[in-house]
Amino acid sequence: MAHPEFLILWALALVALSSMASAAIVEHTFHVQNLTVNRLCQRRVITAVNGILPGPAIHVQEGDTLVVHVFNKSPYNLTIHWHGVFQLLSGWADGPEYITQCPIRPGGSYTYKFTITGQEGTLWWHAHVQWLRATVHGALIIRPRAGHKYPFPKPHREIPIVLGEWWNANVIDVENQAMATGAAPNNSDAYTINGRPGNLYNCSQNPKFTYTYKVEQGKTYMLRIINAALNNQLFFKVAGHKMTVVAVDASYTNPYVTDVVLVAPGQTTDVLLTTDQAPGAYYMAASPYASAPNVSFDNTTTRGIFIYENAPPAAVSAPRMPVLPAFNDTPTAHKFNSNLTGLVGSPHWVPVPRHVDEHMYVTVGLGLAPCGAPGNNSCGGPNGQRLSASMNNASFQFPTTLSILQAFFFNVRGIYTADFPNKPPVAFDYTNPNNSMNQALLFAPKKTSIKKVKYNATVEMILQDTSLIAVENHPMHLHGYNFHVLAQGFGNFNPKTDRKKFNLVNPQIRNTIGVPVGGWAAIRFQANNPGAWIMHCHLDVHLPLGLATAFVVENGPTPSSTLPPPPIDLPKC
Ligand SMILES: [Cu+2]
Repeated sequence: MAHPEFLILWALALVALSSMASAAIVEHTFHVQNLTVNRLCQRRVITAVNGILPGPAIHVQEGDTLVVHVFNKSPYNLTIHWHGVFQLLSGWADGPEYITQCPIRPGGSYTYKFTITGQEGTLWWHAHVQWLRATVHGALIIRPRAGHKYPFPKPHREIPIVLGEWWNANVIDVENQAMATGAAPNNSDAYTINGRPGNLYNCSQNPKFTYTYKVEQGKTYMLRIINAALNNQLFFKVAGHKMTVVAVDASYTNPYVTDVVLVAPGQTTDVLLTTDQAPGAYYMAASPYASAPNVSFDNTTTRGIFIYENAPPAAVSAPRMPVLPAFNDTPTAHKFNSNLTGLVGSPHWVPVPRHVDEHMYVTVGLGLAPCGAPGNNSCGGPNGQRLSASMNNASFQFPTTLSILQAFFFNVRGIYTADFPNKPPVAFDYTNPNNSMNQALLFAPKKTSIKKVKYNATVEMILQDTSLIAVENHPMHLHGYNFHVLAQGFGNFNPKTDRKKFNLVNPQIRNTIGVPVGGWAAIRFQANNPGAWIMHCHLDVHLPLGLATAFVVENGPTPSSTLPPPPIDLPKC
């Protein structure tokens, strides 16, 4: 434990910080409990917050302190993660199960309390336990503080567009069944826009199942698009309208005009849409970008409708439908992902750190785990084994008795090992499809392997997809930080030629990056936030397989760079 005089210094530092800003305290209560809903002609019991799906949208201004009292009245263990929030010196509130806290048990409660500074835009919150986030999620919208403006004309209205994924089943059962057999889990049955599948699905014709929004002609709207789907990246289009991207992952971008947006699970995209078309009705629609060849997926389309207020009845009864890209349209996906640039000098913009302390080259991909004893090939994955996944040949295993942050803070040994390597232990031709079933490469050991870094160290990470089992675009999400996306490409990263492509001037800033299928992405961030921060694939089909690692960032030299002790109501382990 810290010395008492140290705690007093801490308290003084916090008082000094809080007196600088005239920020508000925004308080919410989340009752997480069973909710019976009708979708696709089925009555299903889901886990939801405050009786609605999506859950409540939270609105704050930059600088505010958010206090959320979470009461777990569900039958499942629960934590809530505030996706994209830096949690500067408030890592105890980040939420991922067994990384920063033990779960809130059924009947238990925990109050998440943190200040949101240095970032604004669209983020979201979601459960960070098993697959519960399928129905336990909502928008978290951070507006500029009083007197500050958007770096674009103020929109007429702002509309959260929460994209989701729906199973005609209990999602926890779907996940548990896959983990038991070692096979891929069942595909979802529908995608949703703000909780509604839309009328392309069977048993979904009632207008109440299609998200509808009335717009005025000649106005500019901001769509705050959030991909809360579990396992699928989604293309999003609006018939007849172009969109201008102005922010991604709560970081402002140079305005980018496009007729299609790609959002990976975990990502957000803010677009401006001007209602400059003939009065009528226009579908907005989302369908998957499925990058892995020969892997089955939910290939359905969700849609909602924008209706102009002055539209003639004939037009309203026959909305126009956009033509979505093909499911495997990697060129369109890559064009969108690689053309975005950060808006230099915009609020909270951060220049690229030039000096790198930690150079990391990290493979991300799938693999296998043994079904059981040698010779047992009765599991449901490829070759009768279990599907697995890893980073740098370490298949991440979550602790089960204490969180990594608690182990770090209280110096408890045996919870994790700080041996995550800076490069793959075995070099191979990472993206060569001939390696996809290479027995010598497929089996990564299960371990809780983390990377320890010094306070304020600059970390550069080349994320390299592999062809093991199959190449796939993995949306990699880092907690606790935003990072600059310096470059992306296909094939194996070539340090000689690819480093020259790094954008050190105005790269996009994100918290989740879709690593190109069979390719790589280069990111950089400064570890200025002590704590334990998981980095993981935001496809819930891959996270439980081990596609994760964590950073333990050491304390800095001063009280204001030191993680305070945990709140007293941190759930018991
Ligand atoms: Cu993945």
